[in-house]
Amino acid sequence: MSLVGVVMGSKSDEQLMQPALDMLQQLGIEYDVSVISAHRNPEKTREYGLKAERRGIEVIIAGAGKAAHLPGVLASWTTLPIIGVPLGTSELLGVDALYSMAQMPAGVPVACVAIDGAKNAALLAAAILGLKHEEIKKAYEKYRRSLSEGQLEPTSGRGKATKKSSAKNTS
Ligand code: C2R
Repeated sequence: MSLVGVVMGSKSDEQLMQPALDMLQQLGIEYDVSVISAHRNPEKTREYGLKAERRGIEVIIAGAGKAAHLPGVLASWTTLPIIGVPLGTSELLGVDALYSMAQMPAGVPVACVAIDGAKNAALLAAAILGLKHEEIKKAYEKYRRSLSEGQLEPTSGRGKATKKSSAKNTS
């Protein structure tokens, strides 16, 4: 059963959201992926938000670019934690999406990672899920230890974690 629902505003967002899927898989967290646009399909967005908790989802990761209302609209239909990933798909390189997510008015919060920060969204989801699921906590702690022990270098945005190639620890 999926614990994380990954939603993106368009099929064209797939590549930028892939690091979240890779990281969830690496941590052994079950997830499912949906393409839903709050602008283009408000009914489907409402249905997703209303049904997410009942089908076992505990955290939602919502990635979108441009005027990114998707995470906020989902948050209006559920009290599950929502992690927004602003995507740099626009002429404004994602600053528009970042502001859309980070500047939610009081009452209906959306957590927000960096522009194209899909990988961190998965890690934040793991931290939240780890409060309840011991095996996820252990997997997340192991990942964090691997960073501090210098086995992996954190990469931001689109890249994948790479094996450390020099003795100098830049993290
Ligand atoms: P298209 O490539 O489909 O035109 O989408 C998507 O996340 C994508 O980055 C262009 C960009 O529009 C975004 N989009 C939103 C929403 N729906 C689509 N921000 C929404 O409902 O918030």
